[in-house]
Amino acid sequence: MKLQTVTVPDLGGSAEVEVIELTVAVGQAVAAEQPLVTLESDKASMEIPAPFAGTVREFCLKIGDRVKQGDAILVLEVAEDAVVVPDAAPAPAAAATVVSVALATASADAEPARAAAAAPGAAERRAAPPVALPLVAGDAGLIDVLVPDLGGAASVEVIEIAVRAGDRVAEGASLLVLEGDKASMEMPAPAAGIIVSVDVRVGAQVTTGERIAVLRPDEAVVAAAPAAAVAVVPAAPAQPAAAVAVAASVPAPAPAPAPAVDVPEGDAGLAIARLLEKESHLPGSTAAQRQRSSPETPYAGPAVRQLARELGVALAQLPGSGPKGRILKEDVQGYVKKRLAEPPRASGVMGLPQVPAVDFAAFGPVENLALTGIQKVTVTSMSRSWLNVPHVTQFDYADVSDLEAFRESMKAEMEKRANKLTPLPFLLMACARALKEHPRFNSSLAPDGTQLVMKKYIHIGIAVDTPQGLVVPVIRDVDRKTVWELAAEARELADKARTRKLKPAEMQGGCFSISSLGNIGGEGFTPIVNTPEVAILGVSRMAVRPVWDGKAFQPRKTLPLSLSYDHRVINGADAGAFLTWLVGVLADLRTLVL
Ligand code: CAO
Repeated sequence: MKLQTVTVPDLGGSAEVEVIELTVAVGQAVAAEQPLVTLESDKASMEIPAPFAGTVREFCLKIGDRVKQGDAILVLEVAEDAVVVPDAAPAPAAAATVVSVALATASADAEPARAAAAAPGAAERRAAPPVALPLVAGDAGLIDVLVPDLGGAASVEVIEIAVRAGDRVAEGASLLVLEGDKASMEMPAPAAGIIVSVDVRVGAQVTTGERIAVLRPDEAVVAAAPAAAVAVVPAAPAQPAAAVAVAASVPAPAPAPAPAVDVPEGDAGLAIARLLEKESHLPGSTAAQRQRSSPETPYAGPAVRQLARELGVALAQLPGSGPKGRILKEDVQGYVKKRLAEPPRASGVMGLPQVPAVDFAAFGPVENLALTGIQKVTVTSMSRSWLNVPHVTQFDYADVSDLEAFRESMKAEMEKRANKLTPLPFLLMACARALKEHPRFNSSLAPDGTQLVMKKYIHIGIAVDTPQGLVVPVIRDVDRKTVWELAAEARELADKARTRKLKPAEMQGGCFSISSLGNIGGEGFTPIVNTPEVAILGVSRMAVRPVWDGKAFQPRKTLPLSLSYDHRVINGADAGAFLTWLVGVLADLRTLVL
């Protein structure tokens, strides 16, 4: 193995560019052509691809650094027999890509011939500087905005259009964004004025010299130009990076490409030169301002734009958290995560009809109460469960007279232990046993719906009502704990929940839940399954009810139970068997020791 340093390629005249993104990490294996870093000049961002495959051993720069041609980017470890370009410069293909972008972004003062845009026939004109811009003067004084020299690329794609016919634009305002293989570039307005037409659409492939828009400038920049075609030298030190080719045209017929000639000494040449010179002083044309993300022109690199396209994210709606408001991959990923966490918002005939917004204040005084964080989570989790899980609820009564008699007999022991035995710990114990006997209730449906994940542990959540909202702490390994331990742990977790001391881990990993409203009242309710669990037991208020013993009605303490289950996983027969088993155990706790 040997080490090779990858350096910044020819920037086509740009003195320095900024490092805005490291797209690989130390230790990472990279393929040839894989983007390593993203550099950015005034107008374009460019990815520097790996000239050859290898493993990143060290970075020689960091985000925010300004680099120039020849500066070290990183050190790649490559195979001994790997064919690398001397000095580890990017391989010709990669370098060409980078340089082509750089050419388009070069500042005119660095090398006017490169910075100038080219109309059809510009290749020849570039060969003999000063570079000529086609200029055809006419009464209308319109400006054709042409695709600049693409530095060898056959075509680039129009990925965003920021203006429409009739829009007023400031000089330097972004008209559209072009994207090649490795870079995206904005096309700025060459002058302030009104857009007469936009001649391309998003998705179109455009080539050097192609007209993309026609602009009516506010000031007649070629008013005194001769009717014959002339060419001028772009003398502006800050010619727009996308190197817009400017042509004032007569409206009809369409202007023919102008032959390249030297700069005339006339007004037109001076006017254009002034126009271009002015560019660098306009408030809207500073690099920072051009780079700032706006709804019309989101500011992001090619990789981010591609990611956004793949995920169907409209970049215009994202705030950028990068330098100068640049939209980063993390911004796109964060946005997608956030949207996924939101409750479903389907609408229309086949989807969920949305609840109409009602102006309640129109009917009387109202007050808006902000939901707590827990309440907001509940909104999401309840909707998620209710909408995803086909719920069925099975009801029964457990005769808990003997259990209650036993509890009564334990009063002294409770005091001695300073531990209260409510019906809940017995329910926990009985449910743990029921889950063992009916393992399907201790499962979760795999996300793809093709498998059941059978759990070999028994952790049960208990719904706890708190001032902040409903939380479900989880008691772990319920099947291995005594009724005293379960009673103590349930109380401890409920206390923690009410005093907001629960840790996230104490609310995770549940297999089944119990929601007890027994201390509150009611004879039955239909709890919502705490998905991805597949069942939940609702416990209502115990009361003395008449129970027929075969000969007569007996006054028995009965406990109403409701078992809600996920009907995708559990059949009605399974649920009937589970609840009947549970009711039987609660009626005679001795069966628990069998
Ligand atoms: N029937 C009659 N009385 C009951 C009962 C029942 N099913 N369950 C409990 N009780 C009694 C207890 O025995 C206790 O009586 P004593 O004080 O006389 O001994 C009293 O009610 C209070 O019990 P508790 O609430 O202190 O303890 P618990 O173990 O029954 O419940 C907990 C603990 C955390 C579940 C409960 O405090 C709680 O928060 N309940 C609300 C849960 C909830 O909001 N569920 C709805 C979720 S939405 O689906």
